[in-house]
Amino acid sequence: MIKNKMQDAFNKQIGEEIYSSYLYLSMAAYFETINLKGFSHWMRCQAQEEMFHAMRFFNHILERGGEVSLPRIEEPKHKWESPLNIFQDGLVHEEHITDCINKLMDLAVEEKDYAAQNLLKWFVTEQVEEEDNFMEMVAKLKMIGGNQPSLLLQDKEMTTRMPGLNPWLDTIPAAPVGA
Ligand code: OFO
Repeated sequence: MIKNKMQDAFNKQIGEEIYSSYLYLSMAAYFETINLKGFSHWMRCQAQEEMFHAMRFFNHILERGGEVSLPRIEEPKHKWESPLNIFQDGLVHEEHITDCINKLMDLAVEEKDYAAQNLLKWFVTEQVEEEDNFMEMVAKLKMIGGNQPSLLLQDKEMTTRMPGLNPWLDTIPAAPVGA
């Protein structure tokens, strides 16, 4: 059974993850309004992945006999100066999420909650990838600068991102092909 302190912290994190999804969905909409549909597709995939993150905490609380209590979600920003500015904001946001995960891990260690530590180990690894994705895009967009043909080429490249799992139904990440 999950203890109240851990349960409350995980409920708060569900809100952080849903806010992440909301923010990336807002970025997806903005990209579409400036005719960068590849970037929009990438952000839609990112928003979907964040719902999957939220559902991992949601399922964990329920599986351990706890109570899910969903927090209020803030309104995300809906306008940016440039694609670079969007990814810079995304990177700052992911750094904030890394901080949240680290604090949750501190609590799980303090509470000797080994099941929570197991769940959080997955997120510690995931955050390395999340920050890396945004850092890479910030670096690429700085290189592209005001070069429109390069930006359009990158837009095409962004369409190759594959959508993930159905966050509402799938609780376990799919095994890699051939595993
Ligand atoms: Fe982007 O990792 Fe969850 O929030």
